[in-house]
Amino acid sequence: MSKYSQDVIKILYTHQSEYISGQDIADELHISRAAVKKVIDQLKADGCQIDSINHKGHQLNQLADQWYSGIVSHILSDNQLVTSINVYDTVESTQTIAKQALVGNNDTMIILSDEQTKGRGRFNRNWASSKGKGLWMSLVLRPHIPFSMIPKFNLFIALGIKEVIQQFSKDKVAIKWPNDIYINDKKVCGFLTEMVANYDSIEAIICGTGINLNHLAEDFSEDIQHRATSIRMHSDEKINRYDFLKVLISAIEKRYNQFLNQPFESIRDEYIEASNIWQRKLKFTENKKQFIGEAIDIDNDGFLMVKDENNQIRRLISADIEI
Ligand code: BTX
Repeated sequence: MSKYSQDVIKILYTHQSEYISGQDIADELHISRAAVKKVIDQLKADGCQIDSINHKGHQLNQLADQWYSGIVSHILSDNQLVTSINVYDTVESTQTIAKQALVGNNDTMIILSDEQTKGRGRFNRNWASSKGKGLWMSLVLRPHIPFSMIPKFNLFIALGIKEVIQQFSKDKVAIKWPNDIYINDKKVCGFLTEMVANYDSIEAIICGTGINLNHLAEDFSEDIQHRATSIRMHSDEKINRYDFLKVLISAIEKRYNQFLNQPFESIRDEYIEASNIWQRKLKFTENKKQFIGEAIDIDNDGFLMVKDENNQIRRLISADIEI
């Protein structure tokens, strides 16, 4: 990719409602018209739909299914959540990149990639992250909080992610405690929170989020097809990844501030209402032990209260639930 690609695509993006001439782009970037033309040809070859008319200029109609750092930085320019934005074509896992990138500095960051070749879920399970279909992202945050607050982070963030997916989905979106978002009993998103700490304080929280944006059923491998879905499959149109990202970061920022300043109790009713685990028999796995039970409540500390088959009440802070 040319050194000017990100600048050219950003200019086309910010002038989407009109044509802009090659000369104007060249003047803005202090490069030649020929260089602009070369970049535009490359962007078209990537899959961007750009209308080019002689004596009129260029107009961007649709972006390729990829992250352009020039546009990501532009749309997130007023965010207060992170200071640094890093965009990749392909990585093994954005979590791994985040862990490496946070060493020796105090930055907060977004790591985004078009593809992950070794995306991972909880307990080192695989997270399918095919190219151009989803939002594969890790956030590095630096809260000054006691260790005891960490489990509550997921609960606040879940509400933020859920409400954004709901804005783009025609069907009901729900949280499956503690780490997933579902549409109609299929997983559309999984997230996990990891912590980097020294002996007495938290250095960073790394929140990894995988959201299936534009998959069609056949884009999922056979082993997950029956339990995975995408927002596209519950929408009349393709999801614009940039519109989605902008709203998502703003929702996470809001929920993160809530997390820092308010107890779980303040969102408990909303969380219970947003969850899909009530009034059904569920299979729980906790520390490799399985049991059947029914979720009956979430307490003020964010623990899930479960009645097992022996009518015993168990209090869980994390577990795997099969719906
Ligand atoms: P999880 O362990 O709850 O979910 C993993 C399980 O979900 C898998 O075992 C599989 O059954 C199913 N699964 C795998 N891929 C998908 C998918 N694309 N859609 C629906 N179901 C799937 C949840 O883990 C946490 C996932 C976090 C992923 C993000 S992506 C960015 C960041 N980088 C990274 O490597 N992981 C995180």
